[in-house]
Amino acid sequence: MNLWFTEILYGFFQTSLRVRRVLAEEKTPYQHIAILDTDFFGRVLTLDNVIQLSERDNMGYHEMLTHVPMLAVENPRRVLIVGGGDGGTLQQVLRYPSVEEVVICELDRRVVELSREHFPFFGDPWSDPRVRLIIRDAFAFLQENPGQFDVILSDTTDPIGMAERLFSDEFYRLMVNSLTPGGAAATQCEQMFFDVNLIQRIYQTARKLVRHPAYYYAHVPSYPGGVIGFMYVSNVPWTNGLDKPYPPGENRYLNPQIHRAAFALPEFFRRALEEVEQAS
Ligand code: SPM
Repeated sequence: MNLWFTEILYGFFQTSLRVRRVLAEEKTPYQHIAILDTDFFGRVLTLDNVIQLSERDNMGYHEMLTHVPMLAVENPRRVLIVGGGDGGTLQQVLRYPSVEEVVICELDRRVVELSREHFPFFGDPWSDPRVRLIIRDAFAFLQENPGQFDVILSDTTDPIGMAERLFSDEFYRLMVNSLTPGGAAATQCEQMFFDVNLIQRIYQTARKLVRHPAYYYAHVPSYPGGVIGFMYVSNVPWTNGLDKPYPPGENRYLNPQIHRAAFALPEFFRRALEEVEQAS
């Protein structure tokens, strides 16, 4: 069989993975979901034909999205994950003994069900009694839950269609409003080479909301250009998390050197964020 999955998220760039087998495919009221078994990258989740995770390289994304804010906050107890229905971020959050409750606010129940069935490498985090799954729109949930969460992780798709709102100024305002005073959030914040204007706009928004916003990134070869970035949003500096002990369990991407280096930005991009700082 010579079957390839091709993602064309940007009109000028495409990614192709060789597929061994289609494990699941369905159209839900929200999106097209596929789970593929691929060469080298192993099991892969795509939503609307965009790669969300692969068995081989998801650790860069999930560990960095999770641990940078979790380590910056003192003893995080209540955590909210926006999206994250595949369970990869949840698995990382549950490593913290201080966590008493993790709320996952995911719109599409089928993402949870299919991921649970096909991604045993996430270790079935759904069976942990600390987890509360809420199937609903995150906007409405945030509006009703101000000041509730020590850490919020926005583990979303790209800003297309229904997910576009999760990259809006209003979403960031609601998210910050739902944090406890010493809390921190991190969001999926796109690709520094391809999405610089969007990231500049989000950085500008974050600067108005908190004292210590910062952009950082991780290597994820199955994503376009091989990198993905995150916006750290907090009144507590990310450096608070440096030199803290990691939670029980094994990191496969994060170590103390990577933690610091993830915030060292290539010069063209550092200048792009500096422009934002100088303009406001
Ligand atoms: N839990 C995994 C969900 C991953 N969500 C982010 C996927 C981003 C994929 N596209 C990256 C392209 C950057 N514009």
